[in-house]
Amino acid sequence: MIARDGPSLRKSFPIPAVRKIIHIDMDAFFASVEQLDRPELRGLPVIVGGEPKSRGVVAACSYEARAFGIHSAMPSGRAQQLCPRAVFIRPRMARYREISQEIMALFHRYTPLVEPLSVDEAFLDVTANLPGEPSATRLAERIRADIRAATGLTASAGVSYNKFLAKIASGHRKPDGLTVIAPEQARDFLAVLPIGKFYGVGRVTEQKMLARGIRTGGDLLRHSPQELMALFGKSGRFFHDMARGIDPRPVEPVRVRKSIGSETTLATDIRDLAQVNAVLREQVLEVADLLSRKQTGGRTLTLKVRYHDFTTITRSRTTTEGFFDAADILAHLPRLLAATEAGKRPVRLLGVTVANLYDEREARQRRGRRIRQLRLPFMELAFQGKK
Ligand code: DCP
Ligand code: MG
Repeated sequence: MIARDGPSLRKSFPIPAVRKIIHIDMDAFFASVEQLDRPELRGLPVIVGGEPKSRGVVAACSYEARAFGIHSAMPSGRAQQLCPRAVFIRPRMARYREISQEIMALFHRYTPLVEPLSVDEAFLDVTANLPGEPSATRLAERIRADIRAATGLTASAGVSYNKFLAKIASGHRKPDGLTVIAPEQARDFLAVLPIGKFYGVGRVTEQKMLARGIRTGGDLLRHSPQELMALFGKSGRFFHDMARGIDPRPVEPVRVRKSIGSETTLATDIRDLAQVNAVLREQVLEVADLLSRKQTGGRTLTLKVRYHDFTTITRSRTTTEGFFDAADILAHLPRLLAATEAGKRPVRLLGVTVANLYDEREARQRRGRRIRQLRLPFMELAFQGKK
């Protein structure tokens, strides 16, 4: 179970036999903050997001608004139709960020192994924890109480032995709920879990699964890893394991990953530009692979060159469209390389890095947008040609 392939897993991370993971997720976060700061809004259907008239969308909505079928990402106009008396509020990101920092700091009183996933949620590995509390369930209750005392807001928590199950659990009794999935309960829990709720199953994969009669985790169990890999590539193996409650991903505390890169010290110094290009191409593919695994992208591409005498230079380019795949990187790398003396001076190290990474939500939105844009390849090429 631990010997999984793939460089995305930290290689030498010792995974204890049984881990205790808590996933915390604030309830109706932006909307709850508005209700906290403006008590007259409590108990009302509150929608934080864009104006109904301006083609805006719902960022967050209070549970009172959800009773009308309103949910995040729904066009605000539609939300207004569903609930004409809903109160629309423009987001106040600075305020949400402030509270976010407060709760993240609070988590660190329990364990240094805190992995924030977004402004309002985080994984905590509490296998060993600072208060020395043996029960992860009691700890989760304490954390929820602390959040409430510190901020006046409610959070839901999920407790289990891996990240995927902990996250599923936290959503199980929202709002203000706590769910524990013990190892012996995992199979039953997953067997009836709708396939769309599985980690890594987005809209497209969900449709593909449904088309093959895979509706739940139980259905997933009936497919071999080979079948699933034939259908879903590398993710197939992951889905196969997930259905069995296997998810060895560690809680990664230093989630402030600022960049994704590949760097190689060459066996011998090289001067030949074709060889330099060959090394760079490998690195680009590796970086693109990592970006795709992490489902992210970044704004800045950096090429690093160390010459034989150890002088090191970097050449960077920042674009508004960002770097998500090999094509993005290859479109700009030659120009960066041309600004170095590679090919003239012997080179001992090469590195390609994408930095200034988008946060999870923005990366998701941008990647989604790009998939739609692929339908217009000619237009894209035309734009690129003009730059
Ligand atoms: N958010 C956003 N756009 C989205 C989804 C979410 O701007 N499409 C913002 C607003 C949310 C916050 O992120 O308040 C946290 O997202 P969650 O998915 O955790 O949703 P909520 O906290 O609002 O509700 P829940 O109680 O379901 O967690
Ligand atoms: Mg939330």
